[in-house]
Amino acid sequence: MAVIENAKITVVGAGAVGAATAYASLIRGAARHVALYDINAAKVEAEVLDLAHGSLFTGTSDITGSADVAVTEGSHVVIVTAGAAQQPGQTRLQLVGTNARIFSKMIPELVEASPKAVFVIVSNPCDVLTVLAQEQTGLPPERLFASGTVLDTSRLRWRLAERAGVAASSVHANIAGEHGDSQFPMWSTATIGSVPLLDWQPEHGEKFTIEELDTLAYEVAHAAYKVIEGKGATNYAIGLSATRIAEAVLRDEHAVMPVSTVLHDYHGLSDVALSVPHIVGARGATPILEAPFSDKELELLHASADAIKTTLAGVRA
Ligand code: 6V0
Repeated sequence: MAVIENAKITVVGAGAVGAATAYASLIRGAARHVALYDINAAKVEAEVLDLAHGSLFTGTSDITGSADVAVTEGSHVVIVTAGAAQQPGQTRLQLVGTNARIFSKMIPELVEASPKAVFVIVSNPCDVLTVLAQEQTGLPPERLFASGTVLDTSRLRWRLAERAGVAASSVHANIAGEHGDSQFPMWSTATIGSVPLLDWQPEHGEKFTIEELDTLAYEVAHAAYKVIEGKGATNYAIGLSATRIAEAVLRDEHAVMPVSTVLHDYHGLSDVALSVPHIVGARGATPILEAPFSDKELELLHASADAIKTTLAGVRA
């Protein structure tokens, strides 16, 4: 299935998220080569050693890493996790100033080192940083995009699957919009197998109600706060999510995922990055124009766009 031989994934940032992403890439065998880059030399060397010490158990993938950007050269996929992380109680949008400054120097260096790569932005606020990085680099929107609500969608599917008594992979439901507080579930198209969500009869318990689904969506949108409160960061599930996106690119899968590209004339939205269903493959990510949204969902999509545009205007001021 692998289309690119000797594929190389670079993970930028060797913090909680970057280390978990490198680990997920190694144990899933996502690419032949995995590189880790961080300006903190001691940290990146320690993480690389720790990961390399497990080489006996990780198949054919190898790990390198450095504080020199040269280690990223020739990557096929670059996953960017560098920058400041949310502190307990802080929203993702509040991180923007610090991370925009880091990005303005770092992203051009990464593009120069891997001019043909697909770039996946994980650092928060990922939608805002994607707009800024795409503008700065001039890369086609399909080649530089955010992991967006891929993680939130995984959280949602896990909760629905537990309640419905099915595998998470049999739940077809997406979170769209901002990877942040204004995100929303696309309930109008949600199914379990081919059964509309509200018609699903679990083996044990009652059918879903609208009120229950609303509570569940609220909990998904706020799930990160709880994890950060307890352990200081979220890292394993985002590590898996980012790795899964990289796999879809490297294997040219044409997988449908709610990543976030800078949209152009998408349901009346332009110049803003938001998660909507995309096709992800070797060329990167392309939004699915036909993906249906109910009137209410379109309203929420535009509200998410407004939240991101307000933050963008603040950074540019
Ligand atoms: P962390 O543990 O503080 O690690 C960040 C790392 O970035 C540190 O090791 C820094 O040394 C490094 N770094 C800073 N500047 C640079 C630079 N210029 N070049 C290279 N490396 C640099 O943070 P953590 O790993 O917990 O989080 C990283 C980012 O991911 C944060 O912005 C989080 O908010 C974001 N997340 C995004 C998620 C998503 O779904 N999009 C999910 C979880 C976290």
